[in-house]
Amino acid sequence: MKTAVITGASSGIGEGCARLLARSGWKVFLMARRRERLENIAREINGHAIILDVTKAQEVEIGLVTHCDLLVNCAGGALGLDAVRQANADDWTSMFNTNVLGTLRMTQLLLPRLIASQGCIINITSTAALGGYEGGGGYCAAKSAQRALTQSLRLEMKGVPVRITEVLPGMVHTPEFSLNRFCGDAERAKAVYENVDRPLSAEDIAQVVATVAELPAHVNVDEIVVRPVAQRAQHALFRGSLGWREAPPVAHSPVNEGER
Ligand code: 8X3
Repeated sequence: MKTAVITGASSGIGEGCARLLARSGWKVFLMARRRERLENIAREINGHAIILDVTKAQEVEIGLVTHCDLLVNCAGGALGLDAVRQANADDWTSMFNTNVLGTLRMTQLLLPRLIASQGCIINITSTAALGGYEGGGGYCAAKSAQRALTQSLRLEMKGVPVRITEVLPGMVHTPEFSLNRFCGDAERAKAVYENVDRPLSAEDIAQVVATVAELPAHVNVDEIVVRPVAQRAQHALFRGSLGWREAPPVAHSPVNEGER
């Protein structure tokens, strides 16, 4: 049985990855700060909850992870959509801490185990890492930094059989991403996905993660940009029906079932 560590596993893409990998037969360690949510999910999927803050994680907290084949760095997110001239520096600090320094810390902690297992690191960045957009200054900067970290690490691991992949999701509709971004303003969060015919779900990204992770050990997918068909580029979002003939995918888990 292969072992995966997923950060940010208490919601969204992290939760989706934990659920899907567990269903696919992986032993899953779920990591996040919110004890109750994390323990409930871990119980449901027969996984192992480790309550920690990725920005301050210590070796002693991950002692139970004696072996690791896959690290998925999912913890992160966006805060605010303010123009640079009005941006809140505390929000930027927080975004850098979770998205960038959290990825750095968890990677540093688990790299020796991943080298020992000839494993795989998958960093979940964002299409926001590919260029700035209005109001995205802090988030785009943080995701660009996380992307740069991933690229540097891949090069530094030259000659070492560890796979390093960056997954760059576009519009993914998770219950919390936009809600957090807009400080709990549900109307504003809802408007982001208004009339978008099938934005991605957490499970869609989880499928990409599982597919990459389950490729043969010598196959490194460097990076993969994943958008819904309705979003041809960051600013090319189509709102309206796409006239799908195919029924929407069946939701396997609560991650696709709206607000929790
Ligand atoms: C989320 C994509 O467009 O909100 O990572 O920046 S976007």
